[in-house]
Amino acid sequence: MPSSPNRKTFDLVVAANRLPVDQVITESGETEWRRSPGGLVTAMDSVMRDQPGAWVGWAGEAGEAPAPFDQDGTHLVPVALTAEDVRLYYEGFSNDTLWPIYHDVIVPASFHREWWAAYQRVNERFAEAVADVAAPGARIWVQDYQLQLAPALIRALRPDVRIGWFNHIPFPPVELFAQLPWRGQLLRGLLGADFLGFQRQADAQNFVRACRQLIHAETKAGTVAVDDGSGRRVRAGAIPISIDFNGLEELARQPSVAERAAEIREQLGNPKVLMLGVDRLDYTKGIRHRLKAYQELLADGHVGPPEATLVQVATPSRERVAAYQHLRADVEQTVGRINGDLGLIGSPAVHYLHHAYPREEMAALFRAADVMLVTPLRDGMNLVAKEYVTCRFDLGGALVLSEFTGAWHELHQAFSCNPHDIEGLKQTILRAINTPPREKQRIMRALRKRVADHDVQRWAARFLAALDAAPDRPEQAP
Ligand code: ADQ
Repeated sequence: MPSSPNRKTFDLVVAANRLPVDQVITESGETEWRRSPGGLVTAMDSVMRDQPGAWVGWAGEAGEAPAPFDQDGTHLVPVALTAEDVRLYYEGFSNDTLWPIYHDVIVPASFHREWWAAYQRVNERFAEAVADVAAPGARIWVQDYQLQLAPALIRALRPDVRIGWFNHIPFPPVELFAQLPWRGQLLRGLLGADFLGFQRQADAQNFVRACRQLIHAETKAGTVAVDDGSGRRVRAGAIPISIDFNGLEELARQPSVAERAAEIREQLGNPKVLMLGVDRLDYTKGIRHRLKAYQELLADGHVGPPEATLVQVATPSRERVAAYQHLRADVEQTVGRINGDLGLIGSPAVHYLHHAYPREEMAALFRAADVMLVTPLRDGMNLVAKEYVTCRFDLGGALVLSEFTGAWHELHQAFSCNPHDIEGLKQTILRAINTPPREKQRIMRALRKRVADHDVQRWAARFLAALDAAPDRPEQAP
């Protein structure tokens, strides 16, 4: 395999679809790289701070890749994606084949052989870039569903390294996974790893069952035997992701955030009940179900402007994929109809915002909201639920949380809902509004304790300990 003459080698290499930086044009017209605000970047900070690490990923623009560079102590290795790769590997196979299959086929999945070919080719490119910068015996941490072939491809190039993979989204039941024409190749790609991390125990079990039923692998107590004559076993386990509790709480405690939260309420006309939804505009997030329940509560006269209002923040997402275009049109039409039918002059029933906001503004919204509506039909984790409780150090507010999120398995004391059951969802929202403050404080205290004790730093440490110990379990969870 070709390698650059001056290549550096690293004991920890992260591979993710995106690099942890975005290219921005400064006021003086220069281009510079800025750290992207995502949770994964924060999580990795805590592990990469103490050891030199590399991060392999796409820089976000189609075409030639920039040369590798160092930023904040991490060596960044951009992987090139052509415009066609972006269309076929990313928008196509990742987001229009895998994403629907892994989220209960809420919308139908599309299968195209040329998308699959691009997925293979891009995974190979990532594997080569990883193999090129990994030190002998390095730890490799591959992220997410876009890179499921990379573990086996990396192992073929570098049998000396330890390979972990973490799935940020659910792993589907075998009945759904079986629809994939390339199911065997995907399972064998993952079995190149030493340790496979999932959000929930059920996801890990779905993977193990798929190996047993679809490729007839021998499985035992969360491990899968690899049939390549090596005697190797791969462990699958649940390591739920989290957020930087201390960092976010500190931000939420800033006086400027408190002022902004008060200002938001003021600008909304000081409603008695402010409900909030914050999601990527994705059909998995249950935005339509939430709006339907809210619309019926308004129509029934249980809640209504100006005393109650809903702010729905929907971050633009995957706007070139047809299912996302339909969803956006549908949500925006519904919001228009609710406001047309049930809003008042100066007091719309729904405030709909199709923007991304800075972290400070998000923290202020969380502090301002009396009821947080997290109603996905299926979600690997849902970090918004954890962010909301983290910002409520005042023990105010109430979290309505879908049973179909990974987060619910940790935060089940929340006001639980099944978003498909519109009547039940309406009742749950009313309970979240009407439960006495002392009881809500007790619930919020319990939710916050869980997130404080299981923050993202602990997630990263647990993952690496499981990787080091695989195929055995680590002796003690850190
Ligand atoms: P996502 O589907 O993107 O992540 P989620 O976990 O909710 O979902 O994370 C979204 C993040 O974006 C949160 O940190 C949130 O604060 C932020 N965000 C949302 N809207 C925003 C806006 N308008 N402006 C600014 N920030 C906004 C995938 C999986 C999830 C899993 C995560 C992490 O689908 O199930 O929880 O990865 O593993």
